[in-house]
Amino acid sequence: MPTPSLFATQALLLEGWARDVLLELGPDGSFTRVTPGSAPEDADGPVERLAGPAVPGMANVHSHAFQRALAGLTERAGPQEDSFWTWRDLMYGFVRRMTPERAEAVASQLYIEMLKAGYTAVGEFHYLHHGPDGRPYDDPAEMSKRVIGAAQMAGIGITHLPVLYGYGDFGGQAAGEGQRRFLHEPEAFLRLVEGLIAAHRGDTQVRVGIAPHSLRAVTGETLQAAVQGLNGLDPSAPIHIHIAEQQKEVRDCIEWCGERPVEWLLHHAGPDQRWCLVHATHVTEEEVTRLAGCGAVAGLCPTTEANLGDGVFPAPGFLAAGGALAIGSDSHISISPVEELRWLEYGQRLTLRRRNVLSGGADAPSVGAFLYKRALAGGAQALGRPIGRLAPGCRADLVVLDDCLPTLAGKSGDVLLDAAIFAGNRNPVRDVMAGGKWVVRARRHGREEEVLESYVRVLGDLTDT
Ligand code: NGQ
Ligand code: ZN
Repeated sequence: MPTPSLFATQALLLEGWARDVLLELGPDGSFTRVTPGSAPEDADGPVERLAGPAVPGMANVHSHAFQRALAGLTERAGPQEDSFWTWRDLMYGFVRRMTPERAEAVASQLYIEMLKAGYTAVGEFHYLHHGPDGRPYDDPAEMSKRVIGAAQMAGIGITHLPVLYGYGDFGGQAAGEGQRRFLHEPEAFLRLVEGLIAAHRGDTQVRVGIAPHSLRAVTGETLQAAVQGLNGLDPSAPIHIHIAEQQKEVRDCIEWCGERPVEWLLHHAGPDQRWCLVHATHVTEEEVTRLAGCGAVAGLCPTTEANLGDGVFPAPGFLAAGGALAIGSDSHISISPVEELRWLEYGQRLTLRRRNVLSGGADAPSVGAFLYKRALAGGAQALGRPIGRLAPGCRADLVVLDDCLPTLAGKSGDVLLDAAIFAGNRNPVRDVMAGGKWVVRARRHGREEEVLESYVRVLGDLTDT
C-alpha cells in the first residue's frame, strides 16, 4: 500500500509559510516531494488532509532521560544555601536507585511526553552506564539499549550520545562515589560507541555520537582519544559537551589552566559544525564571537538553566556573529519547546530590559518564527540527522498545530508561531508525525496509558523511603 500523502492548507517551509502544500512521503519515512500551491487531487494515491497548520517537528538536543523522574522533587530549601552543586548531590543520590528496567520506564514516559509537546527528535546525553557498584552490566551497552529501546517504542528519532566521564574535576581529579556509575577509560568507552554505531548503521531513526561530559570529567588526552576514536568510526558523528554552565566552573578552569572553559576548548579541541556546546552560559564577548565563528551549535536549555540558577546566555551577540543555536530540556523540569523558546527570549528581555530581542530584524520581525526556525536548523545540525525541514530528503517529522485553541484561532503565518510561543499555556500541538509515522493523534499517543502506568509504579519505587 502506498504511503498516503499529506495536504496542509498552511505549512512552514524553509522559504517561509506556504499555502496548499502537498507533502509526499517515501516508504523510508522521509519526504519525497513537497509542493506548495497544490490541490489534494494532485497526489498519486491516497491523501490525508491535516487538521491544522503544519510545522516541522522540533529537536530537543539535550536530555538526561532518567532525570525526568527527579523533576519536582528538588524544589525545597535545604539547610544551606541551595545551588547547582547541592542539586547535583541530590541527583547523585537519586541515581543510586535507577535500574535498567526503571530507566527504560522513565525514558518511555519522557519520550512520549516529548512527542506530545512537539519534539520529534532527541539528543540523549547518556552517562548512567553501569550498575550501582560502578561495575559494567553483563552487556556494557545495557543502559544505552534501554534508552534507545524507549525511543523506538515511543517513535521519537534519537541521537544517542554515550558520555565519556573519567574524572571528578579539572585536571584529572579522582571521581567521587556518586559518579562511579558514569566512568569509563577511553578504550572501553570507544568499544561501547563502536558497538552502538554498528548496531544502528543504516537506521534512519537512530544516530550515535559521543559526549565528553565536561572539561571537569575528561582531560585533554582522554578528550582527544575519544574524538580520534570516533573519527575512525564515523567522522561526521556529533560531539556534545557541557561547558561553562556555572561561574564556579569557570573559576576552577582558570585556576587549572589559566583559560576559561570555552577558551580552552577553542584552543585545544577545535570545535566545528559537529560540535554542540551545551549551556556555554558564561562566555566573554571574545568567546562569543569565536564560538559563533567556529560553527558549533550552542545547546541552550533555558528552563533548566533557570531552575539550576546557571545564568543567561548572551544570545544577541552570538546570533549577531552568525552563531547557531538549539534547545534542550536537559533535566526535564519542563517538556515543552514553547517554554524553552519563550524563556530563551524572556531571559534576554529581563536582563536587557527590552522587548523583542531575538528576531531577524526589519525583514523578519517575528520573534516566534525566528526562534522556532533557528532552533530547527541548529537542532538538525547538532543531532546530525536530516530533520528540521518539510523538504524532500528530510525525515517526515511534522507537527500539526491546534488552531481550534483560542490563542491560535484565525491566525496564519508567523503570527501563529508568535501566539503559540508567547500566548497562553495550553500545548498548541494536536498531531505529530515522526519518521513518517503518526505517533500523536488528537493529542494522544497510542501507548500513553500503559507507559504512564509503569512510570507511576517506578516513581513509587524510586521515591519509597
Ligand atoms: C548532568 N546537568 O550531567 O546531569 C549535569 C549536572 C554536572 C546539567 N549540567 C552534573 N544541567 O554538570 O556535573
Ligand atoms: Zn546536561
